[in-house]
Amino acid sequence: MIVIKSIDVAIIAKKFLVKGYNIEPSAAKMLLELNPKNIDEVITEICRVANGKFIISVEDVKKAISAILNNKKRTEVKIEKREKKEEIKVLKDITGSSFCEGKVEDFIAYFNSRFEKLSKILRNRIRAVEIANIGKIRGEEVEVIGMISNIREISEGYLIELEDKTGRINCIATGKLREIAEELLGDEVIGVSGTVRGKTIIANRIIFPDIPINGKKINKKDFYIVFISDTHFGSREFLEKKWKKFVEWLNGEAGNGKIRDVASRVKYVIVAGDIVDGVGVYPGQENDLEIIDIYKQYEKAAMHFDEIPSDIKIIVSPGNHDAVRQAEPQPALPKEIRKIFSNNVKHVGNPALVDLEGVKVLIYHGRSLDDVITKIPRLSYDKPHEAMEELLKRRHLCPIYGGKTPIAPEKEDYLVIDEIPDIIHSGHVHTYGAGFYRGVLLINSSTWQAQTEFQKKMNLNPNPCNVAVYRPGGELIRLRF
Ligand code: D5M
Ligand code: FE
Ligand code: ZN
Repeated sequence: MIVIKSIDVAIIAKKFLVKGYNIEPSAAKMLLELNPKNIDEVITEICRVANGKFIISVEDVKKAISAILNNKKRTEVKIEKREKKEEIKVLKDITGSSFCEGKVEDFIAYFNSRFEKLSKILRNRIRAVEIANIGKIRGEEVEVIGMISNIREISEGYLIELEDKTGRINCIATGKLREIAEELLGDEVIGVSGTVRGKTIIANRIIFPDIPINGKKINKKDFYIVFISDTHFGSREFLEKKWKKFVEWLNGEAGNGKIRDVASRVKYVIVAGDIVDGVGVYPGQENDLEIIDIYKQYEKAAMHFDEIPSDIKIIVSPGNHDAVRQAEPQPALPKEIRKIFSNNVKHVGNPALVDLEGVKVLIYHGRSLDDVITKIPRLSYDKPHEAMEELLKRRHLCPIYGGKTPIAPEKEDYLVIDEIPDIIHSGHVHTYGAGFYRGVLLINSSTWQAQTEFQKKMNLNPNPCNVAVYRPGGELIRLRF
Protein backbone atom coordinates (compact mmCIF):
# COMPACT_ATOMS: atom_id res chain seq x y z
CA MET A 1 0.00 0.00 0.00
CA ILE A 2 1.21 3.47 -0.81
CA VAL A 3 1.51 5.81 2.16
CA ILE A 4 0.56 9.30 1.11
CA LYS A 5 2.45 12.06 2.80
CA SER A 6 1.27 15.63 2.88
CA ILE A 7 4.57 16.66 1.30
CA ASP A 8 3.66 14.57 -1.82
CA VAL A 9 0.23 16.20 -1.99
CA ALA A 10 1.95 19.59 -1.88
CA ILE A 11 4.28 18.60 -4.76
CA ILE A 12 1.31 17.57 -6.87
CA ALA A 13 -0.56 20.77 -6.00
CA LYS A 14 2.46 22.79 -7.10
CA LYS A 15 2.65 20.99 -10.43
CA PHE A 16 -0.95 22.06 -11.07
CA LEU A 17 -0.35 25.56 -9.83
CA VAL A 18 2.37 26.23 -12.41
CA LYS A 19 -0.17 25.29 -15.07
CA GLY A 20 -2.66 27.74 -13.56
CA TYR A 21 -4.88 25.20 -11.73
CA ASN A 22 -5.76 24.31 -8.16
CA ILE A 23 -6.40 20.73 -7.22
CA GLU A 24 -8.63 19.47 -4.42
CA PRO A 25 -6.63 17.47 -1.84
CA SER A 26 -8.84 14.40 -2.40
CA ALA A 27 -8.12 14.56 -6.14
CA ALA A 28 -4.39 14.92 -5.53
CA LYS A 29 -4.52 11.91 -3.15
CA MET A 30 -6.31 9.89 -5.78
CA LEU A 31 -3.62 10.72 -8.30
CA LEU A 32 -0.93 9.70 -5.84
CA GLU A 33 -2.71 6.43 -5.13
CA LEU A 34 -2.87 5.69 -8.83
CA ASN A 35 0.87 6.46 -8.94
CA PRO A 36 1.11 6.57 -12.74
CA LYS A 37 4.56 6.24 -14.32
CA ASN A 38 3.93 9.17 -16.63
CA ILE A 39 2.61 11.56 -13.99
CA ASP A 40 3.43 14.74 -15.96
CA GLU A 41 1.62 13.46 -19.02
CA VAL A 42 -1.38 12.64 -16.84
CA ILE A 43 -1.36 16.11 -15.29
CA THR A 44 -1.30 17.72 -18.76
CA GLU A 45 -4.30 15.55 -19.77
CA ILE A 46 -6.18 16.47 -16.57
CA CYS A 47 -5.71 20.17 -17.33
CA ARG A 48 -6.86 19.62 -20.90
CA VAL A 49 -9.99 17.74 -19.81
CA ALA A 50 -10.73 20.34 -17.11
CA ASN A 51 -11.04 22.78 -19.98
CA GLY A 52 -10.92 26.14 -18.21
CA LYS A 53 -12.22 24.94 -14.81
CA PHE A 54 -10.08 26.38 -12.07
CA ILE A 55 -10.29 23.70 -9.38
CA ILE A 56 -9.53 20.10 -10.34
CA SER A 57 -11.83 17.53 -8.76
CA VAL A 58 -11.73 13.74 -8.36
CA GLU A 59 -14.09 13.55 -11.36
CA ASP A 60 -11.62 15.43 -13.58
CA VAL A 61 -8.86 13.00 -12.63
CA LYS A 62 -11.07 10.01 -13.44
CA LYS A 63 -12.09 11.51 -16.77
CA ALA A 64 -8.51 12.17 -17.79
CA ILE A 65 -7.35 8.68 -16.85
CA SER A 66 -10.09 7.06 -18.88
CA ALA A 67 -9.40 9.40 -21.84
CA ILE A 68 -5.74 8.34 -21.75
CA LEU A 69 -6.62 4.65 -21.56
CA ASN A 70 -9.04 5.03 -24.43
CA ASN A 71 -6.66 6.98 -26.54
CA LYS A 72 -4.13 4.20 -26.13
CA LYS A 73 -6.69 1.71 -27.37
CA ARG A 74 -7.56 3.93 -30.29
CA THR A 75 -3.91 4.30 -31.26
CA GLU A 76 -3.46 0.54 -31.11
CA VAL A 77 -6.50 0.01 -33.32
CA LYS A 78 -5.40 2.87 -35.59
CA ILE A 79 -2.07 1.17 -36.25
CA GLU A 80 -3.93 -2.02 -37.13
CA LYS A 81 -6.19 0.00 -39.44
CA ARG A 82 -3.34 1.69 -41.26
CA GLU A 83 -1.75 -1.63 -42.05
CA LYS A 84 -4.76 -2.53 -44.19
CA LYS A 85 -4.27 -0.89 -47.58
CA GLU A 86 -7.44 -1.77 -49.43
CA GLU A 87 -10.53 -0.23 -47.92
CA ILE A 88 -13.59 1.03 -49.78
CA LYS A 89 -14.39 -0.29 -53.25
CA VAL A 90 -17.38 1.16 -55.07
CA LEU A 91 -18.94 -1.71 -57.01
CA LYS A 92 -21.98 0.03 -58.45
CA ASP A 93 -22.89 3.69 -58.67
CA ILE A 94 -24.45 5.92 -61.36
CA THR A 95 -22.03 8.79 -60.59
CA GLY A 96 -20.35 9.88 -63.83
CA SER A 97 -22.39 7.47 -65.98
CA SER A 98 -25.75 9.20 -66.28
CA PHE A 99 -26.65 9.77 -69.93
CA CYS A 100 -30.44 9.79 -70.01
CA GLU A 101 -32.39 12.72 -71.37
CA GLY A 102 -35.85 11.52 -70.40
CA LYS A 103 -37.03 10.89 -73.97
CA VAL A 104 -39.63 8.22 -74.77
CA GLU A 105 -36.89 5.98 -76.18
CA ASP A 106 -35.07 6.28 -72.86
CA PHE A 107 -38.09 4.96 -71.00
CA ILE A 108 -38.39 2.01 -73.37
CA ALA A 109 -34.71 1.16 -72.89
CA TYR A 110 -35.07 1.58 -69.11
CA PHE A 111 -38.01 -0.81 -68.82
CA ASN A 112 -36.29 -3.31 -71.14
CA SER A 113 -33.30 -3.29 -68.82
CA ARG A 114 -35.52 -3.73 -65.76
CA PHE A 115 -37.32 -6.67 -67.41
CA GLU A 116 -34.12 -8.30 -68.67
CA LYS A 117 -32.34 -8.11 -65.34
CA LEU A 118 -35.26 -9.33 -63.24
CA SER A 119 -36.35 -12.07 -65.63
CA LYS A 120 -32.77 -13.33 -65.66
CA ILE A 121 -32.94 -13.72 -61.88
CA LEU A 122 -36.31 -15.50 -62.17
CA ARG A 123 -35.04 -17.84 -64.91
CA ASN A 124 -32.69 -19.32 -62.33
CA ARG A 125 -35.75 -20.52 -60.49
CA ILE A 126 -38.36 -21.37 -63.13
CA ARG A 127 -38.49 -22.61 -66.71
CA ALA A 128 -40.72 -20.04 -68.30
CA VAL A 129 -42.24 -19.99 -71.79
CA GLU A 130 -42.77 -16.82 -73.80
CA ILE A 131 -46.26 -15.40 -73.49
CA ALA A 132 -46.84 -15.58 -77.29
CA ASN A 133 -46.43 -19.34 -77.14
CA ILE A 134 -49.06 -19.93 -74.49
CA GLY A 135 -51.88 -20.04 -77.06
CA LYS A 136 -50.45 -23.35 -78.28
CA ILE A 137 -50.69 -24.94 -74.85
CA ARG A 138 -54.02 -26.08 -73.40
CA GLY A 139 -54.86 -27.45 -69.99
CA GLU A 140 -51.22 -27.93 -69.13
CA GLU A 141 -49.01 -26.47 -66.40
CA VAL A 142 -47.04 -23.49 -67.63
CA GLU A 143 -44.64 -21.02 -66.14
CA VAL A 144 -44.35 -17.47 -67.39
CA ILE A 145 -42.32 -14.42 -66.45
CA GLY A 146 -43.71 -10.95 -66.99
CA MET A 147 -43.92 -7.40 -65.79
CA ILE A 148 -47.24 -6.55 -64.18
CA SER A 149 -48.94 -4.05 -66.48
CA ASN A 150 -52.26 -4.06 -64.63
CA ILE A 151 -53.83 -5.58 -61.55
CA ARG A 152 -57.40 -5.41 -60.28
CA GLU A 153 -59.69 -7.11 -57.83
CA ILE A 154 -62.41 -9.35 -59.29
CA SER A 155 -65.06 -11.43 -57.54
CA GLU A 156 -62.90 -14.62 -57.43
CA GLY A 157 -59.70 -12.83 -56.42
CA TYR A 158 -57.30 -10.80 -58.51
CA LEU A 159 -56.76 -10.40 -62.22
CA ILE A 160 -53.10 -9.82 -62.99
CA GLU A 161 -52.08 -8.72 -66.46
CA LEU A 162 -48.55 -9.81 -67.29
CA GLU A 163 -46.43 -8.59 -70.17
CA ASP A 164 -43.20 -9.81 -71.73
CA LYS A 165 -41.52 -8.88 -75.01
CA THR A 166 -43.83 -11.20 -76.99
CA GLY A 167 -47.24 -10.34 -75.61
CA ARG A 168 -49.70 -10.00 -72.74
CA ILE A 169 -51.70 -12.51 -70.72
CA ASN A 170 -54.22 -12.42 -67.89
CA CYS A 171 -53.59 -14.51 -64.80
CA ILE A 172 -56.24 -15.17 -62.19
CA ALA A 173 -55.18 -15.52 -58.57
CA THR A 174 -57.77 -17.04 -56.23
CA GLY A 175 -57.89 -18.80 -52.84
CA LYS A 176 -54.61 -18.68 -50.95
CA LEU A 177 -52.92 -16.68 -53.70
CA ARG A 178 -55.26 -13.81 -52.95
CA GLU A 179 -53.12 -12.72 -50.01
CA ILE A 180 -50.00 -12.57 -52.18
CA ALA A 181 -51.79 -10.84 -55.05
CA GLU A 182 -53.16 -8.26 -52.63
CA GLU A 183 -49.59 -7.14 -51.92
CA LEU A 184 -48.48 -6.86 -55.54
CA LEU A 185 -47.39 -3.33 -56.29
CA GLY A 186 -47.70 -3.26 -60.08
CA ASP A 187 -44.68 -2.75 -62.38
CA GLU A 188 -42.79 -5.56 -60.68
CA VAL A 189 -41.48 -8.56 -62.59
CA ILE A 190 -42.83 -11.87 -61.30
CA GLY A 191 -43.19 -15.47 -62.33
CA VAL A 192 -46.56 -17.23 -62.41
CA SER A 193 -47.13 -20.93 -62.70
CA GLY A 194 -50.59 -22.30 -63.42
CA THR A 195 -52.85 -24.03 -65.88
CA VAL A 196 -53.93 -22.54 -69.17
CA ARG A 197 -57.64 -22.08 -69.60
CA GLY A 198 -58.58 -20.37 -72.85
CA LYS A 199 -56.68 -17.10 -72.95
CA THR A 200 -55.92 -16.96 -69.25
CA ILE A 201 -53.75 -18.71 -66.72
CA ILE A 202 -55.28 -19.94 -63.49
CA ALA A 203 -52.38 -19.35 -61.19
CA ASN A 204 -51.29 -21.82 -58.56
CA ARG A 205 -48.05 -20.06 -57.63
CA ILE A 206 -46.70 -16.52 -57.74
CA ILE A 207 -42.93 -16.36 -57.71
CA PHE A 208 -40.86 -13.34 -56.74
CA PRO A 209 -37.27 -12.97 -57.93
CA ASP A 210 -36.29 -13.03 -54.21
CA ILE A 211 -33.03 -14.37 -52.78
CA PRO A 212 -32.18 -17.98 -51.85
CA ILE A 213 -33.57 -19.22 -48.52
CA ASN A 214 -30.17 -20.20 -47.16
CA GLY A 215 -29.15 -16.72 -48.26
CA LYS A 216 -25.98 -15.08 -47.10
CA LYS A 217 -23.31 -15.72 -44.59
CA ILE A 218 -21.59 -12.45 -43.77
CA ASN A 219 -17.79 -12.62 -43.44
CA LYS A 220 -16.58 -12.22 -39.86
CA LYS A 221 -14.63 -9.01 -39.24
CA ASP A 222 -13.13 -7.39 -36.20
CA PHE A 223 -14.21 -3.86 -37.07
CA TYR A 224 -17.55 -2.16 -36.59
CA ILE A 225 -19.63 -0.19 -39.06
CA VAL A 226 -21.83 2.65 -37.82
CA PHE A 227 -25.04 3.37 -39.73
CA ILE A 228 -26.73 6.75 -39.57
CA SER A 229 -28.92 8.77 -41.89
CA ASP A 230 -31.02 11.89 -42.40
CA THR A 231 -28.80 14.27 -40.45
CA HIS A 232 -30.66 17.25 -41.98
CA PHE A 233 -27.91 19.75 -41.08
CA GLY A 234 -29.22 23.29 -41.46
CA SER A 235 -32.66 22.46 -40.09
CA ARG A 236 -33.80 24.19 -36.90
CA GLU A 237 -34.87 20.74 -35.74
CA PHE A 238 -31.36 19.26 -36.09
CA LEU A 239 -30.67 17.69 -32.69
CA GLU A 240 -27.25 19.20 -32.02
CA LYS A 241 -26.91 18.14 -28.36
CA LYS A 242 -27.71 14.52 -29.20
CA TRP A 243 -25.25 14.63 -32.09
CA LYS A 244 -22.61 15.85 -29.67
CA LYS A 245 -23.26 12.83 -27.44
CA PHE A 246 -22.90 10.58 -30.48
CA VAL A 247 -19.51 12.03 -31.46
CA GLU A 248 -18.39 11.94 -27.84
CA TRP A 249 -19.09 8.23 -27.88
CA LEU A 250 -17.19 7.79 -31.15
CA ASN A 251 -14.25 9.67 -29.58
CA GLY A 252 -14.19 7.30 -26.63
CA GLU A 253 -15.48 9.91 -24.20
CA ALA A 254 -18.84 8.39 -23.33
CA GLY A 255 -20.55 5.11 -22.56
CA ASN A 256 -19.59 2.29 -20.27
CA GLY A 257 -16.69 -0.14 -20.77
CA LYS A 258 -18.00 -2.36 -23.52
CA ILE A 259 -19.68 0.32 -25.59
CA ARG A 260 -16.57 2.46 -25.25
CA ASP A 261 -14.48 -0.41 -26.53
CA VAL A 262 -16.85 -0.80 -29.50
CA ALA A 263 -16.28 2.90 -30.37
CA SER A 264 -12.54 2.34 -30.60
CA ARG A 265 -13.12 -0.40 -33.17
CA VAL A 266 -15.37 1.60 -35.50
CA LYS A 267 -13.79 1.85 -38.91
CA TYR A 268 -16.62 3.13 -41.11
CA VAL A 269 -19.59 5.45 -40.69
CA ILE A 270 -22.21 5.26 -43.45
CA VAL A 271 -24.70 8.08 -43.97
CA ALA A 272 -27.74 7.11 -46.07
CA GLY A 273 -28.89 10.46 -47.40
CA ASP A 274 -30.60 13.73 -46.48
CA ILE A 275 -27.27 15.07 -45.26
CA VAL A 276 -28.67 18.59 -45.19
CA ASP A 277 -32.22 19.91 -45.02
CA GLY A 278 -31.79 21.66 -48.37
CA VAL A 279 -33.92 24.53 -49.64
CA GLY A 280 -37.39 24.57 -51.16
CA VAL A 281 -37.94 20.86 -50.54
CA TYR A 282 -41.42 21.18 -49.03
CA PRO A 283 -43.93 24.01 -48.58
CA GLY A 284 -43.07 26.41 -45.75
CA GLN A 285 -39.58 24.94 -45.26
CA GLU A 286 -38.10 28.47 -44.90
CA ASN A 287 -39.54 28.62 -41.37
CA ASP A 288 -37.81 25.39 -40.40
CA LEU A 289 -34.36 26.43 -41.61
CA GLU A 290 -31.60 27.59 -39.30
CA ILE A 291 -29.30 28.06 -42.32
CA ILE A 292 -30.86 29.16 -45.60
CA ASP A 293 -27.76 28.93 -47.78
CA ILE A 294 -27.27 25.42 -49.14
CA TYR A 295 -23.44 25.73 -49.20
CA LYS A 296 -23.44 26.86 -45.57
CA GLN A 297 -25.61 23.85 -44.71
CA TYR A 298 -22.93 21.58 -46.20
CA GLU A 299 -20.23 23.55 -44.35
CA LYS A 300 -22.05 22.74 -41.16
CA ALA A 301 -22.27 19.09 -42.21
CA ALA A 302 -18.52 19.02 -42.91
CA MET A 303 -17.78 20.64 -39.58
CA HIS A 304 -19.84 18.04 -37.72
CA PHE A 305 -18.29 15.18 -39.69
CA ASP A 306 -14.89 16.55 -38.63
CA GLU A 307 -15.89 15.84 -35.03
CA ILE A 308 -15.74 12.16 -35.93
CA PRO A 309 -12.20 10.71 -35.39
CA SER A 310 -10.31 11.23 -38.64
CA ASP A 311 -9.17 7.62 -38.90
CA ILE A 312 -12.80 6.60 -39.43
CA LYS A 313 -13.93 6.64 -43.08
CA ILE A 314 -17.28 8.32 -43.67
CA ILE A 315 -19.31 7.21 -46.67
CA VAL A 316 -21.91 9.75 -47.75
CA SER A 317 -24.79 9.01 -50.12
CA PRO A 318 -27.41 11.67 -50.98
CA GLY A 319 -31.18 11.77 -50.42
CA ASN A 320 -34.13 13.80 -51.66
CA HIS A 321 -33.15 16.83 -49.53
CA ASP A 322 -29.64 17.00 -50.99
CA ALA A 323 -28.28 19.21 -53.76
CA VAL A 324 -28.43 16.67 -56.59
CA ARG A 325 -31.17 15.72 -59.05
CA GLN A 326 -34.25 14.28 -57.39
CA ALA A 327 -34.76 11.41 -59.83
CA GLU A 328 -33.21 8.09 -58.86
CA PRO A 329 -30.55 6.90 -59.31
CA GLN A 330 -28.97 10.07 -57.90
CA PRO A 331 -25.30 10.80 -58.56
CA ALA A 332 -22.96 11.76 -55.72
CA LEU A 333 -22.96 15.38 -54.50
CA PRO A 334 -21.40 17.78 -57.05
CA LYS A 335 -17.68 18.61 -56.92
CA GLU A 336 -18.11 22.10 -55.47
CA ILE A 337 -19.90 20.56 -52.50
CA ARG A 338 -17.67 17.49 -52.18
CA LYS A 339 -14.64 19.73 -51.77
CA ILE A 340 -16.12 21.24 -48.60
CA PHE A 341 -15.60 17.88 -46.84
CA SER A 342 -12.41 16.39 -45.41
CA ASN A 343 -10.46 13.59 -47.06
CA ASN A 344 -11.88 10.87 -44.84
CA VAL A 345 -15.31 11.49 -46.43
CA LYS A 346 -16.08 9.36 -49.47
CA HIS A 347 -19.00 10.48 -51.63
CA VAL A 348 -21.11 7.96 -53.55
CA GLY A 349 -24.44 8.06 -55.39
CA ASN A 350 -27.88 6.85 -54.33
CA PRO A 351 -28.09 3.90 -54.58
CA ALA A 352 -24.51 2.69 -54.30
CA LEU A 353 -23.06 -0.73 -53.70
CA VAL A 354 -19.81 -0.55 -51.76
CA ASP A 355 -17.41 -3.22 -50.62
CA LEU A 356 -15.79 -2.68 -47.24
CA GLU A 357 -13.02 -5.26 -47.01
CA GLY A 358 -15.27 -8.01 -48.32
CA VAL A 359 -18.54 -6.80 -46.78
CA LYS A 360 -20.99 -5.59 -49.41
CA VAL A 361 -23.24 -2.76 -48.35
CA LEU A 362 -26.04 -1.48 -50.56
CA ILE A 363 -26.83 2.09 -49.59
CA TYR A 364 -30.23 3.41 -50.66
CA HIS A 365 -31.88 6.50 -49.17
CA GLY A 366 -35.28 4.79 -49.20
CA ARG A 367 -37.73 7.15 -50.86
CA SER A 368 -39.69 4.25 -52.33
CA LEU A 369 -40.41 2.99 -48.79
CA ASP A 370 -43.19 5.60 -48.54
CA ASP A 371 -44.86 4.08 -51.61
CA VAL A 372 -44.39 0.50 -50.39
CA ILE A 373 -45.67 1.23 -46.86
CA THR A 374 -48.71 3.07 -48.25
CA LYS A 375 -49.53 0.26 -50.64
CA ILE A 376 -49.13 -2.77 -48.33
CA PRO A 377 -51.43 -2.45 -45.30
CA ARG A 378 -49.46 -5.00 -43.23
CA LEU A 379 -46.43 -2.67 -43.21
CA SER A 380 -45.87 0.37 -41.01
CA TYR A 381 -43.38 3.15 -40.34
CA ASP A 382 -42.61 1.53 -36.97
CA LYS A 383 -40.83 -1.34 -38.69
CA PRO A 384 -39.20 0.14 -41.77
CA HIS A 385 -36.87 -2.88 -42.20
CA GLU A 386 -39.93 -4.99 -43.01
CA ALA A 387 -40.72 -2.69 -45.92
CA MET A 388 -37.09 -3.04 -47.02
CA GLU A 389 -37.64 -6.81 -47.07
CA GLU A 390 -40.25 -6.26 -49.79
CA LEU A 391 -37.65 -4.48 -51.93
CA LEU A 392 -35.26 -7.38 -51.55
CA LYS A 393 -37.98 -9.92 -52.40
CA ARG A 394 -38.68 -8.01 -55.60
CA ARG A 395 -34.95 -7.44 -56.14
CA HIS A 396 -35.74 -3.80 -56.90
CA LEU A 397 -35.18 -0.65 -54.86
CA CYS A 398 -38.13 1.16 -56.37
CA PRO A 399 -40.61 -1.39 -57.65
CA ILE A 400 -43.47 1.10 -58.07
CA TYR A 401 -43.18 3.35 -61.07
CA GLY A 402 -45.23 6.54 -60.96
CA GLY A 403 -45.49 6.73 -57.17
CA LYS A 404 -43.83 9.46 -55.11
CA THR A 405 -40.35 8.43 -56.24
CA PRO A 406 -39.21 9.91 -59.55
CA ILE A 407 -37.03 7.60 -61.65
CA ALA A 408 -34.51 8.74 -64.27
CA PRO A 409 -34.77 6.40 -67.27
CA GLU A 410 -31.12 5.37 -67.53
CA LYS A 411 -30.30 2.76 -70.18
CA GLU A 412 -29.41 0.35 -67.44
CA ASP A 413 -31.70 -0.04 -64.44
CA TYR A 414 -29.40 0.77 -61.51
CA LEU A 415 -32.23 0.17 -59.07
CA VAL A 416 -32.34 -3.58 -59.68
CA ILE A 417 -30.66 -5.45 -56.84
CA ASP A 418 -28.71 -7.74 -59.16
CA GLU A 419 -25.93 -8.59 -56.75
CA ILE A 420 -27.13 -9.76 -53.33
CA PRO A 421 -25.48 -7.53 -50.73
CA ASP A 422 -24.63 -8.47 -47.14
CA ILE A 423 -26.31 -5.35 -45.80
CA ILE A 424 -28.89 -2.89 -47.12
CA HIS A 425 -28.84 0.49 -45.41
CA SER A 426 -31.64 3.04 -45.80
CA GLY A 427 -33.10 6.05 -44.05
CA HIS A 428 -35.70 8.54 -45.27
CA VAL A 429 -38.64 7.44 -43.10
CA HIS A 430 -37.06 8.87 -39.90
CA THR A 431 -37.84 5.76 -37.84
CA TYR A 432 -35.54 2.94 -36.77
CA GLY A 433 -35.66 -0.73 -37.69
CA ALA A 434 -33.16 -3.52 -38.23
CA GLY A 435 -33.40 -7.23 -38.88
CA PHE A 436 -32.18 -10.08 -41.03
CA TYR A 437 -33.95 -11.42 -44.08
CA ARG A 438 -32.49 -14.72 -45.31
CA GLY A 439 -29.09 -13.71 -43.97
CA VAL A 440 -29.09 -10.15 -45.35
CA LEU A 441 -29.02 -7.43 -42.71
CA LEU A 442 -31.60 -4.69 -43.34
CA ILE A 443 -31.10 -1.43 -41.46
CA ASN A 444 -33.06 1.77 -41.38
CA SER A 445 -31.16 4.17 -39.20
CA SER A 446 -33.73 6.93 -38.49
CA THR A 447 -32.71 10.61 -38.34
CA TRP A 448 -31.13 13.45 -36.35
CA GLN A 449 -34.06 15.79 -36.95
CA ALA A 450 -36.91 16.28 -34.49
CA GLN A 451 -40.46 16.52 -35.79
CA THR A 452 -40.97 19.53 -38.06
CA GLU A 453 -44.17 21.57 -38.21
CA PHE A 454 -44.79 20.10 -41.65
CA GLN A 455 -44.37 16.54 -40.36
CA LYS A 456 -46.71 17.35 -37.49
CA LYS A 457 -49.37 18.41 -39.99
CA MET A 458 -48.75 15.23 -42.00
CA ASN A 459 -49.01 13.16 -38.80
CA LEU A 460 -45.47 11.82 -39.16
CA ASN A 461 -43.84 10.80 -35.88
CA PRO A 462 -40.09 10.49 -36.18
CA ASN A 463 -37.98 8.42 -33.80
CA PRO A 464 -34.66 10.29 -33.99
CA CYS A 465 -31.05 9.72 -32.85
CA ASN A 466 -30.90 5.96 -33.32
CA VAL A 467 -27.65 4.45 -34.51
CA ALA A 468 -27.04 0.92 -35.73
CA VAL A 469 -23.60 -0.47 -34.98
CA TYR A 470 -22.63 -3.77 -36.55
CA ARG A 471 -19.59 -6.00 -36.51
CA PRO A 472 -19.85 -8.00 -39.75
CA GLY A 473 -20.62 -11.62 -38.92
CA GLY A 474 -21.09 -10.63 -35.27
CA GLU A 475 -23.18 -8.46 -33.05
CA LEU A 476 -25.69 -5.81 -34.01
CA ILE A 477 -26.12 -3.02 -31.47
CA ARG A 478 -28.74 -0.28 -31.35
CA LEU A 479 -27.64 2.93 -29.69
CA ARG A 480 -29.98 5.79 -28.82
CA PHE A 481 -28.69 9.21 -28.03
O1 D5M B 1 -38.90 12.47 -45.36
C1 D5M B 1 -39.24 12.20 -44.03
C2 D5M B 1 -40.51 11.43 -43.96
O2 D5M B 1 -41.60 12.29 -44.22
C3 D5M B 1 -40.63 10.31 -44.97
O3 D5M B 1 -41.31 9.20 -44.41
C4 D5M B 1 -41.48 10.88 -46.05
C5 D5M B 1 -42.37 11.81 -45.29
N1 D5M B 1 -42.82 12.91 -46.16
C6 D5M B 1 -42.07 13.92 -46.59
N2 D5M B 1 -42.78 14.72 -47.38
C7 D5M B 1 -44.03 14.20 -47.43
C8 D5M B 1 -45.25 14.58 -48.05
N3 D5M B 1 -45.35 15.67 -48.83
N4 D5M B 1 -46.32 13.80 -47.88
C9 D5M B 1 -46.25 12.71 -47.11
N5 D5M B 1 -45.15 12.33 -46.48
C10 D5M B 1 -44.05 13.05 -46.64
P1 D5M B 1 -37.85 13.57 -45.82
O4 D5M B 1 -37.28 13.08 -47.08
O5 D5M B 1 -36.83 13.71 -44.75
O6 D5M B 1 -38.60 14.83 -45.98
FE1 FE C 1 -35.03 12.75 -44.29
ZN1 ZN D 1 -35.67 11.71 -47.35
